[in-house]
Amino acid sequence: MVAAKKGLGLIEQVVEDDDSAAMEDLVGRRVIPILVLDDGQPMLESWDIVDYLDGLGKPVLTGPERPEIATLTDQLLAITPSLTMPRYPLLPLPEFRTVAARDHFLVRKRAAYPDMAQLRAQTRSFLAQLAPVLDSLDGMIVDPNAINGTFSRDDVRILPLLRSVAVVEGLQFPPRVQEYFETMMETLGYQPLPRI
Ligand SMILES: N[C@@H](CCC(=O)N[C@@H](CS)C(=O)NCC(=O)O)C(=O)O
Repeated sequence: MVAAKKGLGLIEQVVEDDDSAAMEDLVGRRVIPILVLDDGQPMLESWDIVDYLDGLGKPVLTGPERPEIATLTDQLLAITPSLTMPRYPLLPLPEFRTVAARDHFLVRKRAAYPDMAQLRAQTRSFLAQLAPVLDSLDGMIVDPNAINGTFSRDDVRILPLLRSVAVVEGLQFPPRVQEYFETMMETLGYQPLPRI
């Protein structure tokens, strides 16, 4: 989001799920995201990467942060993986380009998500649990261009969660959340993911 906001033009390299070597060769283990600097040095940790990119030129993460947004992030994260994880392998995502890559994901997630179909079958119940959290978020949005009025780390916390959970067919965001989601996606030039 910071790179998009600044027009930094990062080169995005998708790692197919079964291509562990792509990560291990760079940092010695399976982990993403990895930012590879122009001199070839890899950088790990999302927030370190965010801060590094924000430090290039004029910062864009200039808005305040609110503790209630971090709390709400945790509340979302207690529910959304049950909706999103069993849908990702059904989506035309580049990291699952081959059947081998998709099956690698399914096998890797088997312990935590032994029955993805069962989770998908409970969609209505998870959406009902999610509704009051999204309603709380609706009341916290100060501006459709930035959750706290000026772009901040709280936008980096919230927008990716909205973008991922938006894959759920039948999910309707409350009005201000929907306006925020559409405005941010448009500003950042992000395409919505398909809904299933
Ligand atoms: N603290 C790290 C966590 C990185 C992390 O957990 N990444 C996950 C994907 S979101 C991962 O690499 N999982 C291992 C895998 O995909 O095999 C960060 O914020 O960058």
